[in-house]
Amino acid sequence: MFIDRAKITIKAGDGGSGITSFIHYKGKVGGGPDGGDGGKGGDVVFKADKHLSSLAEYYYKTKFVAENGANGEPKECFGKSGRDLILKVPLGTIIKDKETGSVIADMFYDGMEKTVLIGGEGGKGNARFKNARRHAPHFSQTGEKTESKQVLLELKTIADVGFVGFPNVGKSTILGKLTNAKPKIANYHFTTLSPNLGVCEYYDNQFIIADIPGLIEGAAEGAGLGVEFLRHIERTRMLVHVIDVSGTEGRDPYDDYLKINAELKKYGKEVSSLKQVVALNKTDVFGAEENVKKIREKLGRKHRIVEISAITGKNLDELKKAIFDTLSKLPPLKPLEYEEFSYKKPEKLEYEILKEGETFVIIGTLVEVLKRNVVMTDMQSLAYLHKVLKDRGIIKELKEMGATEKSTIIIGGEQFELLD
Ligand SMILES: Nc1nc2c(ncn2[C@@H]2O[C@H](COP(=O)(O)OP(=O)(O)OP(=O)(O)O)[C@@H](O)[C@H]2O)c(=O)[nH]1
Ligand SMILES: [Mg+2]
Repeated sequence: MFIDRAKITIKAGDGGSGITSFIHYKGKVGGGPDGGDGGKGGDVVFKADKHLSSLAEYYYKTKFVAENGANGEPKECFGKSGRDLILKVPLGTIIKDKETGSVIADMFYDGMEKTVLIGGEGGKGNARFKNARRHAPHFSQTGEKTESKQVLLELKTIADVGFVGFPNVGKSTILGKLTNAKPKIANYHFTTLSPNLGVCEYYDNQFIIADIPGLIEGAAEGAGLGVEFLRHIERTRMLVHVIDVSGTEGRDPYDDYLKINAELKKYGKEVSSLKQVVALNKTDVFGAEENVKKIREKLGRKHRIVEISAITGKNLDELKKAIFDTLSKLPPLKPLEYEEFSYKKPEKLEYEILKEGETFVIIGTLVEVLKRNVVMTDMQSLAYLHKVLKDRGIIKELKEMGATEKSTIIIGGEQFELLD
């Protein structure tokens, strides 16, 4: 089975927590705080690998989680960071956010890396909360937790040239002759069940050819193997339309040409507007000459036409040249153009209340914002602070945790009393 799409769940590692610890060794009492910070969680990184040809690895296993950061340790030792998780994908894999369908990355170059999820930050150990007024903080911060995401992986092969045509016309045989590829060839329909890629050398130039399963009339409606595989020639720069002129299958070659083009048109997405070189194959078969004459008349000068025989090798160099000439007039392959989507860490204003006896310390992103917005010497500004604490239910929460008028509330290094 050829897997060219996958839906997977990914999650970056959580940050490790900071710890609360105090220096203690023989003969020494009341040592200072020495709780270390937690380590950062591992990232989720995708990496393009030219040796892979499908997304099979993501078919059975669909959940991928990067390592968590370790918790901090005494003696101000930092917790170890979690290892990044590297997910290898074939060249041409497009990564999308499942929820919005937005493109996160097009893995276009070999070795390209894309960090899709960033690991959680480690929490601060109690050693970090020590200051002139607070010599022995009994609290530390927990590590940042990360959220899992669902992404879609979709392989869109990267090739310069795509081969199209009815089944059994000789597409794979030509690929085998023109390139280093060794595709399966046989005298029956639908021998090729998934795209084959080959590199064709032409003097100092190289181009990549993609041979896909044969199309038949009604493919756009699902007949035969359908048009699923046309996705793999969507990015090509041009097509070679292979037509069997031997007449051995009892079809009319020109009719074949029209039918294939009609299917390309129904598929849409511009594959039908790609430039075509027409390869009339199996000219070695008795009776082919007649068919060649007829189809040449019908096609006129619409396309460059090359009469070949993949079996005898007739005109295969000419076919290479026709492909090369056509490609040289076309723009190079480019990655997809898209507005890049990336997962943002939630900018939620969060807070945490740490309790130490009668002292309550409020920390978190909310406090960072308040610190920036509140001027401590200004009455109005302080009234605003009080309102925020009340509206967010922080005052209520403080009371539930046992705070009274006698307690000290610390916000951003400043001390407050609990007011209603
Ligand atoms: N006589 C003759 N037979 C050929 C020629 N090219 C290919 N064949 C034969 O045609 C049959 C089909 O060839 P394939 O290359 O498998 O055809 P295909 O278009 O890839 O077929 P699908 O993968 O089924 O779409 C094989 O038996 C080949 O040996 C040719 O130039 N002359
Ligand atoms: Mg084939």
